[in-house]
Amino acid sequence: PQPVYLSDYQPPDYLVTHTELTFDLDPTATRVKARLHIERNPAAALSAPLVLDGENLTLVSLGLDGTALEERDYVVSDTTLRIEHVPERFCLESEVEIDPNSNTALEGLYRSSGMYCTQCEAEGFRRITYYPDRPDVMATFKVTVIGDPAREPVLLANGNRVEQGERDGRHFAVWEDPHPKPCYLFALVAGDLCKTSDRFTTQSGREVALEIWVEEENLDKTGHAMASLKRAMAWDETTYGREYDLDLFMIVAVNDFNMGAMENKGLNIFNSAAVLTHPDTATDAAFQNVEGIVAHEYFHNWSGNRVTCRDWFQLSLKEGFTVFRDQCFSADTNSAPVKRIQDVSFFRTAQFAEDAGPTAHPVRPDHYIEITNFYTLTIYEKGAEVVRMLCNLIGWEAFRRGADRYFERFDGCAATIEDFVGCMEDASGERLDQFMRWYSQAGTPEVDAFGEYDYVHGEYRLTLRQRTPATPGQNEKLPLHVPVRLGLVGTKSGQDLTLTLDGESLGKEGVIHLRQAEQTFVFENVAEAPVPSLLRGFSAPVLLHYPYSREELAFLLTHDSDGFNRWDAGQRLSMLALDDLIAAHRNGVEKVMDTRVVEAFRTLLDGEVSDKAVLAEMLTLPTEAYIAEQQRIVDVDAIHAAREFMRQSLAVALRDEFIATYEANASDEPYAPTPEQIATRSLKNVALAYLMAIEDAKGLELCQAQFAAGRNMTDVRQALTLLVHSDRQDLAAPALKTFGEKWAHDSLVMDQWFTVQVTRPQPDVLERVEYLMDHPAFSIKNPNKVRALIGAFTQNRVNFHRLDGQGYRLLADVVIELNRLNPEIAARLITPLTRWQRFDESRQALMRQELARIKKEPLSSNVYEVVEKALA
Ligand code: BAL
Ligand code: ZN
Repeated sequence: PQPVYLSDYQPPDYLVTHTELTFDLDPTATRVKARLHIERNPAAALSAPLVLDGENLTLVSLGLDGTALEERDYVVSDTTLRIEHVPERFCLESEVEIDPNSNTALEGLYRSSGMYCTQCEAEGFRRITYYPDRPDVMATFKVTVIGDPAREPVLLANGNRVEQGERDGRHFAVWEDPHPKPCYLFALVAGDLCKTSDRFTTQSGREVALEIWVEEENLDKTGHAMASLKRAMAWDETTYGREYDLDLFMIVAVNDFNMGAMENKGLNIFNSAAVLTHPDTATDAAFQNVEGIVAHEYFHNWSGNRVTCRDWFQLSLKEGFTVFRDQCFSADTNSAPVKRIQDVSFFRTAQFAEDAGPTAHPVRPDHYIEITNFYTLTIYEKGAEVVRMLCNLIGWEAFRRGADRYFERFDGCAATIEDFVGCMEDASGERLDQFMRWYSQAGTPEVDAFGEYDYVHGEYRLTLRQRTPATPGQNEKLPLHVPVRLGLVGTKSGQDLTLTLDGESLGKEGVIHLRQAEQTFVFENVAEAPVPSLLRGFSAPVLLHYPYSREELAFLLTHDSDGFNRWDAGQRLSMLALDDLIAAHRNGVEKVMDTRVVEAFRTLLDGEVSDKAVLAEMLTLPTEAYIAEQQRIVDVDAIHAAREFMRQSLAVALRDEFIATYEANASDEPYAPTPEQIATRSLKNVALAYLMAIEDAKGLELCQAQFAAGRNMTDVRQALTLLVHSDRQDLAAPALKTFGEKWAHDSLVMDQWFTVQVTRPQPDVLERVEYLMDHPAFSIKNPNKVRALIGAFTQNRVNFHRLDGQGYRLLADVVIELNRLNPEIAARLITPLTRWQRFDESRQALMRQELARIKKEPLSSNVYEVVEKALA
């Protein structure tokens, strides 16, 4: 497979102004008729041939302006249909046959639980009909769906339904979408579905019908998604002035889905895991996830659909911006500091790892082989961090004016990242040339900071030095524009000191702009020695090094006015103590717990923090994955042992406090996914986890009682996890059995049942994975099952990285099988093997051996691209 380059972009030779499609549905032989109203792009050469994309299609007939074309008039290859001579304006009529049943890649038209559904982003539409499958070709669509009235009583497509009826024992529905769209936003759903309905009145008074379509047994699981949708619609009006633009907005839940959800115009298709919730079946985290994803897809209606991407290199234009929008929505709706802590915690673990690995790429890549491999944390999450920096740099008012300008100027168009940033420049008057490097340079910038207080002159000198490590294909890096939000916390007063820089007062908190490789900032009139609180709120996606002492971190933990940095100080303090414990483990000497960490936790538990959700985060130790990110060569076993030792030491020292915390936060209130209740449950469950770390008798009693009470899935799942991950298999086995039998009918709950079992740290897990792969509830064709069982196992660090290499072997076997069935999921699953450079030599050899074994197979372009990079 050959790469595609951004520098090769050419506008399309032919535009489609209007697309008419007729689907005659059949499980193995669906007929698709297309009438494409095509015009030559005025910029194109008169002699330009028409080249359409098409894959896995059986061409039945082809005509042009009512005349059938002969085989000599066109050339069909595995991936294209080419007609050498076409008029300036014409209608191309084609009929193809496709086989939805055998479509296990879940791209194009496929069947899931008997239901027809589509996934066209990025390049799935070419598996439906011959078409210029690129986002800068935008057409209005009219779609007729013909189906069996008994098997698929519901026939849906984008836009508004304009006609329906019956003919020859079949029934049909006709849908029109008046908004020009690229074909990746096309959607069709047909099946035996039920809906819940609601309404939303937009700020200008437009009445919008809202529908969520699900299988009948899931009708009671749609309430939260519907409420989230209405909140998101209102938020986009008040925050961005953006209103919905059709009479109908539909969401459909589908069981087999590669992504979380898809923003098809007016007909969002969702992975059922991203839409269905019920207190008995979904955890708080799942409720919050659903809210965020519903909002994300809805926000795409403007940032993605009304204004789309010119080409797939611009993917972050819509994804980075939309993630930023959904993050702000969730922060406004829930606990803002906790949202930021959770997002950054995940980002620093997973995106930093991506940036440091062989698949590192810029937020706007300059080449790719398979675009589905680029739906990454860099495009989405780092893209969102870049938009957040932009917003903070120019201020919300200018950012909002820039967004208005962008939506107005590019409405109905396919835009670029320059278009977006250009609007922000126009709105703010700021030059953002250097800022653009964030889009083109891969890798995580590292910022080294050094501070010095001059008692004599009352000055604080802060030196910042930046460097971005080389990444594959990018050795030279230029300095970035890094906004560093900071405060100086007085060591005597414990208060933020006023910041004066170059004679100008920045108030108690300010932003300094690091633009060069090294800069020194001299703060004047600093009345007392400060501890710097740097990068507040994670003001830039960089790795910050500052040589904090443990005393300084303990001080910031209790005195920093920035909630995020208080949490971060706690994490840094724990990391220093963990480093000691890791070293002790490696050297075979006795581990000794740092009492400063114990005392810091005691202070927290004594009521120092009023926001329970923040407190729960502060009491949570860095994950093994995060700790691993801090090591050059990852010592899986030492990390696990050190972290367990710290958890147990804290539990022993603070047992009574944890019991008191548990009891103070246990509640009989009926479940609601409110921020207050979620915070209370998190705190209670963090306390329970500490008690279970030492298998304390009282903790065991509380855990068993919590499981048996079955109040909600958050509590039940936590109790089950703690039992299963403990050494008390006498208690875990019956709990697992009860849970498995109770929820055998519920696929999403069974996914949780799989995950709980394969994430336990005890050494028998690999065999458990193999056993569960034969369980009737598992199917390798279902991406959720693969993620819940295999994906979760790869996160079980001590077991996946077993020294005998069996964990790697198991993953490679699954990848090889999935490469044939679902290349997109196969390619994603390989990620942990691509990180081989970070491990010891024997693990490196074993991981490379499995990558090489995969490489010997006849590979999809998806898997090929990832394996090739990993072994380069
Ligand atoms: N566009 C693919 C799914 C999403 O990011 O919303
Ligand atoms: Zn998105």
